[in-house]
Formats: sequence, C-alpha cells, structure tokens
Amino acid sequence: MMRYWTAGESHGKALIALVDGFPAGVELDTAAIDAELRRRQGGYGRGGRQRIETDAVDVLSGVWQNRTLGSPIALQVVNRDYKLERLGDLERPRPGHGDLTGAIKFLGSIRGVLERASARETTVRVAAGALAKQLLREFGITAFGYVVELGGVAIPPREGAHSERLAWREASSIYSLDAARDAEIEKLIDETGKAGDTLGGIVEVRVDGLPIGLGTHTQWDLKLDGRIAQAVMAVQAIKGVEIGLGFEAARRRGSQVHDPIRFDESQRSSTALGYVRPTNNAGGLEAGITNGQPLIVRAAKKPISTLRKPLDSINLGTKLPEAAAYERSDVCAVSAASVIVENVVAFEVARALTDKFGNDSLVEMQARWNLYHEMARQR
Ligand code: EPS
Repeated sequence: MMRYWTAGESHGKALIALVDGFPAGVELDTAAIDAELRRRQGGYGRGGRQRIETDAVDVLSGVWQNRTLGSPIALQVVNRDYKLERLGDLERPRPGHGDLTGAIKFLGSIRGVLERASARETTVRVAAGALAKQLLREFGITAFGYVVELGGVAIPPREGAHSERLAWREASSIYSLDAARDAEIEKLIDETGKAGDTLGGIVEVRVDGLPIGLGTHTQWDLKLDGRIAQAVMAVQAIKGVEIGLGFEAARRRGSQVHDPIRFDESQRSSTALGYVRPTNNAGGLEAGITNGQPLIVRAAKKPISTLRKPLDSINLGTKLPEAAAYERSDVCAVSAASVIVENVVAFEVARALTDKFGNDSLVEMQARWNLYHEMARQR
C-alpha cells in the first residue's frame, strides 16, 4: 500500500516525509517538488517566517540514477529557523490552536504541542504530494488547486483549458483564477492585518484525466471520497470538505443533483470510455469510485488562530484571565492551503491508482492500465 508519514517540529532541525510503497521506475523531478514548496510559501498575506525559509527538498533514500526503486523514499526539508532548543514555553493558550487540548492531553508544555500542530508540517505533505504527482503525470492525470473564496468574498473559478487555468492562477497574488479581483482581496487582507485579525477561505481542487474505477464501494475505509475527506480534513485549520455539489446537494431534488448518463461512441478512446455526463454534480465520484469525470474537492479553512490582537484566554499556571499569547503569524494562508489541499488530494489519487494497478513498478502499472481499459471498452 502506498502511504506516508511525516515527522518534525516547526522550529526543529528539519521536517521529514517517509513515503512507502511508491512504485519503481518513476523519474524523479526534484525541481518540480521545489516549485510546489515555493508555491506553498507564497500567496498574499503570509507572515515573516516565509522570508526566512527557502524550502527545498533533499531526497534521502529510495532513488537510484534519478529513478525510484520501489523502496521507501525519505524526503527532508531543513528548517533555517531552527531554534527549538532556545525557545521557552507559553502560558496563555491560543483559542483555536492545539495549545490547551494538547498540553492537558500530554500533561506537558504548550510548546511541545504547538511545534507539531503548526501548519509548518504541511511543507512535507506538499513534498509527498508533489512526488505522487510525478506518478500521476505518467498516466496523464493532473491535480490543480485554487482559491474560490477569501474572507467571505467569492471568486468564482473561470472555465478554461488546463493551460489557461494554470496561467490565470499564476497571475493571481492569492492563487485564484481571476487576478482582476486581487487588488480588492489584498486590500481586505491589509485591513484585517492592521486590525490584528486573520482571514480564512475556501479552496477547490480539480483532478483531470482520471479513469473510471479508482476507489471501491466494497468497504467503508476504501471509498475514495472517504479517503480524500480524511486527507483534506487532516490539513491544519480545515473545518469542512465538499465533493462536487457538496452541501448544496442536500437542498436540491434528486433530478437536479444526479448527472444523466449518455454514451458518445466518438469518445470511446477517452479515459471516461465514451460515458459522457452533461453535468458533474457528483464531482467525479459515485459510490466511492471515480466515474471518469473531473474530481472536484472543496475545503473550508478557518482563519489562523494566532491573533496579533489576542482573544481572551487564561494563564495555565494561575487560571486567571489573561489575553492569549501572540507569536509571529500570518494574516491569511488560504493561498497556501490551495497548494496543500491540491497535493494531499494528489497523494490519495495516486494511492488509489496503485491500489487498482499495483505498486511494484511503473511499467507493470502501465501494462495493467492498458489491459484494463481494453477490457472495460468491451463491457
Ligand atoms: C508556517 C510557519 C509558521 C507559521 C504558520 C505556518 O512559522 P512561525 O511559527 O515560525 O512564524 O507562519 O504556522 C501556523 C499557521 C500555526 O498555526 O502554527 C508555514 O511554514 O506554513
């Protein structure tokens, strides 16, 4: 099974991702991983830490002559701002962070919790996802994330070819698909920052080129929608996940929700095998199985919990009321969340791909992919 774990503290020596079960024979492109890491560091409204760090991946294992070996791949990103041993504890837990719950649960310090709870950890989740994308690329599958709402302001995604959408996102300082809205959003972020407050938002990920048949209906923990929801919900500060219409589906009648099925002989050679759908309200998943339509996932990110104008809290020692602690933070990291969610979704899709086509070697996966599509066209 393809899976990964991460290790590392926000101000520790380094962050590590250990990717296990990644197939052999995939050409490694570390520059592409670094480009994702750089994107994660960007977006208007980020804090001072990103001026200190220049995140870059070091591949410590699992690769020979620039190709994966099928053995565990250890990815490392070193923290320039390594200072953990010099940092003291906090006494005033920040509402919304793990400070209070973690310190009580582990009968220990706030520092020991916040260092691991910090979204800095997402650096190596992005590295693992960017690696997974290199497997997806071999099958023509792309994952693409963008911001669709920030601070309550909707920025509807524009429809276009993949290359157009890439260019639109590239042009936007907040990674939306409509740079014409940037100035308005930047102003909102500036004003919020001046007020000592923070902003959340909604990001969307679109995966194109999927075959019919990734994931399965047969067991709850293997359903691809469930796996994606877990991976996305487990990103720091994410409070909601939707697939396709999501919550809106609950408000409509069945006839206005489900995507009619048609067959178009001329599209038989596509990954959707000619089964075309005039709408994609299901967001590419039916019964936990991909249906050949683009996968559409949305995630709601709450505003960062470290506030320069802190909320009421208590002193853990005295239990008396005091303002929550403030440590350097970002006003808005919704753009970064679009990169993180894109990459964690990419990993789950790659995992489902290996569940279906095997995870020993790329060549075997490709042969099985071709055989499956040949057989499915006969169905
Ligand atoms: C982050 C690094 C952190 C924060 C942020 C995310 O850097 P520092 O704590 O050194 O300023 O900017 O962390 C949080 C949002 C959090 O809640 O801890 C990063 O690299 O993404």
